[in-house]
Amino acid sequence: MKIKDLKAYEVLDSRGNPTLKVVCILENGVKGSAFVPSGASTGTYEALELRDGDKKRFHGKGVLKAISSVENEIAPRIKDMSVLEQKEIDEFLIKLDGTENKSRLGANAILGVSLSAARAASHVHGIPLYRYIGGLNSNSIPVPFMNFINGGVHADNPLDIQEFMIIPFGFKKFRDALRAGSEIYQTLKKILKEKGLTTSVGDEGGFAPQIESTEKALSLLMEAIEKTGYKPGEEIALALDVAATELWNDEKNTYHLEGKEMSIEEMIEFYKKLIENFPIYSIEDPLAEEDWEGWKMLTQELGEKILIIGDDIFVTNPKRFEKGIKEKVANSILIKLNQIGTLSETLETINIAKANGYNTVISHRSGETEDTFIADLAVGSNALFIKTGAVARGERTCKYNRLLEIEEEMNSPFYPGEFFKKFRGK
Ligand code: 2PG
Ligand code: MG
Repeated sequence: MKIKDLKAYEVLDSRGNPTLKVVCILENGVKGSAFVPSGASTGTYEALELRDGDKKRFHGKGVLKAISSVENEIAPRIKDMSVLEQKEIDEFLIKLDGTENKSRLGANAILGVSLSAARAASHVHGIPLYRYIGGLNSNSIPVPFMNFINGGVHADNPLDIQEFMIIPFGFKKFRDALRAGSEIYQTLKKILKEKGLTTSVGDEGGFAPQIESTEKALSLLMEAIEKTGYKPGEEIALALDVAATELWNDEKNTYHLEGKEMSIEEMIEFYKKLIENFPIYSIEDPLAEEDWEGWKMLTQELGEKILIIGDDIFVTNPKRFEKGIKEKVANSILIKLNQIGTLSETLETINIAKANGYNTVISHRSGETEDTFIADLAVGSNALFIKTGAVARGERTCKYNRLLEIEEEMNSPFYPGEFFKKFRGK
């Protein structure tokens, strides 16, 4: 069970940029590996993703420094630690790095080690990763947020809002929800074609039509849901990730949306109208990471009605999240492993959420890999929700397919779609 060595490789992510694969090798020959994802609309307070900056390689995005952190700094010192002590391993990594945001060794290096160790440990026990993380208490499959129309920095189209999602909640089993998602996705493709709009996709596999208006994008989703034969608001909800930090002008305290300068109040009115007109059940990052006052106002206005999810504002960081809880900001938190950099800290943030009545949404990044860790994390941490892109492109579907596999493996796991009934007065 002792760690013998670590290997790291410079591999490619779904955008074709370099990232790390780390392999944790134990004395008994067992190995565990993990890939590190990478964001595009990153929050300022995320742990630091270490890039080489050498313009001659990968346009400066190489990760040889992070690889050196793993192989030359971490490996010789982690040797002989028990792989079963995840918390000790993660605390050791945090201490060895010695900075607040993991900038010395790189959060990408640290996360790769943390996750590959967890995988190796699950192999030592001979149990699936979700069981290792959650034990006997994990018996549900999360409801997916499926990103069907991409905008913002994830697509080359004029849509300001980053993600237009559907939530297939009115089903008893994950596999039926996934089937609904797939059918609606294909209908949407047909509709776009018929309207002469492009069916090429953005970074997360959702379509990236050349349209400008939020309402138009939501109407397209509604049309696709109805044409496929599902009931919007009864079986399928809509959701947004605005990624509003990207729209924020911090000098003027305004947002740039659909060609207009909008005040915080105008943004809130904009969302209220959208919620009236569409069965929207969830909005992530409706306002910017520094706009705490705006967040408080918005949570007061909408926090009883729909999920308000904090991503850039919390960055999976226990300290920022605790501030948010105190200030009554949002009612849900997006959980991204690489925002904080270790599995233990991620689990700590999830536990803080649970203790304070916040919902957790386990999330991918826009730059992903074939690693399915987040599927197991979502099941293992009993998360109600997972956000992992469209139901297309291998780096997205591998997570859905992993959840299908887990659903099969478990004895009738619970699909918590019913949860939505408590929202919007249902
Ligand atoms: C987000 C994520 C994932 P990125 O904003 O929630 O969808 O995007 O990885 O680019 O930060
Ligand atoms: Mg987000």
